[in-house]
Amino acid sequence: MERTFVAIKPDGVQRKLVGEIIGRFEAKGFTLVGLKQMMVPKELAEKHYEALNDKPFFNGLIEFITSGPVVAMVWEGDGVVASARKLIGATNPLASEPGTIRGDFAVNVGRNVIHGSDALETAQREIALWFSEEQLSDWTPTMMPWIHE
Ligand code: DAT
Ligand code: MG
Repeated sequence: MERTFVAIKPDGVQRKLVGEIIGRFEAKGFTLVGLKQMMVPKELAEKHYEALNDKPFFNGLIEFITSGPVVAMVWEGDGVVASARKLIGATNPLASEPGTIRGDFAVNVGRNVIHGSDALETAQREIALWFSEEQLSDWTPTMMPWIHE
């Protein structure tokens, strides 16, 4: 079953949006297989965003993501990588559709509340970076037949 990495950034945690955001993924029908709140070590932040390390906003991004607790999650389900990106909305919240998380709760690209892996390969890399195997639960919710035929 497909898995993706999602993280509620320090702004989302400070603004008490954790329950609201987890609720959206649960209500959609995806399964939570990993969850932890943590202060992000600088080295992890830099590895996570290494593809962006030549961007002018990189240092600010690392400073922001290490500035307070982050809620890191792994979600599972058919097509969850692309679907999570849709639930999250466009990178710049001013362009995110209403009904998406960024569209509903954010204004500024540097305070866009949440991260989601952008492709299957990225998801695998990010899950391995943030979680050890024993921190992930292999389980099947009993309601599965009501979500997947
Ligand atoms: P996404 O988070 O939608 O995958 P991304 O991978 O291109 O977007 O960028 C990672 C994060 O970097 C993004 O969520 C917010 C920040 N960022 C991206 N573009 C930015 C910009 N032009 N100015 C400031 N921050 C930016
Ligand atoms: Mg990205």
